[in-house]
Amino acid sequence: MEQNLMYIIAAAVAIAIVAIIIIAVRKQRENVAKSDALTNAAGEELKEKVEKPVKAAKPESLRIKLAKTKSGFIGKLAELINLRGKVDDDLLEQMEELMMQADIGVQTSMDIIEQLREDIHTKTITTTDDVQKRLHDIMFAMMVEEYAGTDHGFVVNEAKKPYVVLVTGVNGVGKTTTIGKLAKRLKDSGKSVLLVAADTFRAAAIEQLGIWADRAGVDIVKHQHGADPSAVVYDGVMAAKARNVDVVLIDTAGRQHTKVNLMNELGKITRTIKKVIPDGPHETLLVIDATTGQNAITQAQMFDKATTLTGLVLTKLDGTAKGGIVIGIKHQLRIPVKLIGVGEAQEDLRDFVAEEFVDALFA
Ligand SMILES: Nc1nc2c(ncn2[C@@H]2O[C@H](COP(=O)(O)OP(=O)(O)O)[C@@H](O)[C@H]2O)c(=O)[nH]1
Ligand SMILES: [Mg+2]
Repeated sequence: MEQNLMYIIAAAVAIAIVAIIIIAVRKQRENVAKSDALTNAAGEELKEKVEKPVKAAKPESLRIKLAKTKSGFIGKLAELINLRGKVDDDLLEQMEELMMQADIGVQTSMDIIEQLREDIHTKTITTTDDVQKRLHDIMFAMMVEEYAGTDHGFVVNEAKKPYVVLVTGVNGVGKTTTIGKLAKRLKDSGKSVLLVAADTFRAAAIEQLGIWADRAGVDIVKHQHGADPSAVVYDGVMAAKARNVDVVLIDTAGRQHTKVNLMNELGKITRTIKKVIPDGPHETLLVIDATTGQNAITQAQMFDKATTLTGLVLTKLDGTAKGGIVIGIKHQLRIPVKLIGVGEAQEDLRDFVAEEFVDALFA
């Protein structure tokens, strides 16, 4: 009896040892496979994921989304500074050129270089390492300067109900897409949302918003193609009030900032909102395409004149090396960047948080 028990225990121990060996061998093979994958260039993203598994998912993927700007602009600057190896006027000139290419803007690039030049002359910075660090600090300061403390993305003021958000911009910048993504995000956070299809210019625009409404599972108010945008807006905000909706997102037609009558129409839409909700719209967002370059600054200035903007949405940051434009916008305009678009999918709309953005570019 006792002997049988001994055999059973011995067999169990043997099985356990074999199992441990098998698991260890598999793990070893997996590691070899992983390191193989990491050696090729395409494995760079994977490498980041594997090496930093515990870091919060959001900033990490923002870094991947901004990879083009990171390698095409910040990376080139770092390369230039390292290659040059010494701190002199030539280095500053070449840095300025790179910044212009990244669409930071003439004025902003000059301001950055001036600050560096002063620090070099006063010997505050002497090595190329110092230049790198100082560059990061200057850019960071420019991004947070005006709105420190409040500049943390898009927030619905719950005291205002319905909270009315008017979305404007030129053609094709991503207005409708942004509204679709935002609708989903708000719905997921437990808010009731109503979309208003005030881009009556093209039938396809109304349809496109309808598809986003279905995806997000929210209601939409629409009229026929060609209807007066203000009439749709009126019906939309009236319906939102009657239905006790939390947030109204109003899609508008793309308008060139140079066309006076279209810009005036924005004023009419705003006045229509005020007839129903006197302190509305609570947000007037301008959507701009990051790949546009410096024209984005002019757009923002013109729209701000026609209707007071409360925030900017910068889209398509995923497809461009021109993400430096955020620095220029923050430095030259007194309008907060609230949201950024980093892709076409529903989850590709992020709050703009300066610290996170700079970290994603430099870290
Ligand atoms: N890559 C990328 N594409 C975007 C982004 N936002 C919008 N788009 C695309 O830009 C195109 C125009 O968007 P749309 O919302 O119709 O622009 P609208 O004319 O301003 O309403 C569509 O193909 C979108 O999928 C973004 O953040 N990243
Ligand atoms: Mg649209």
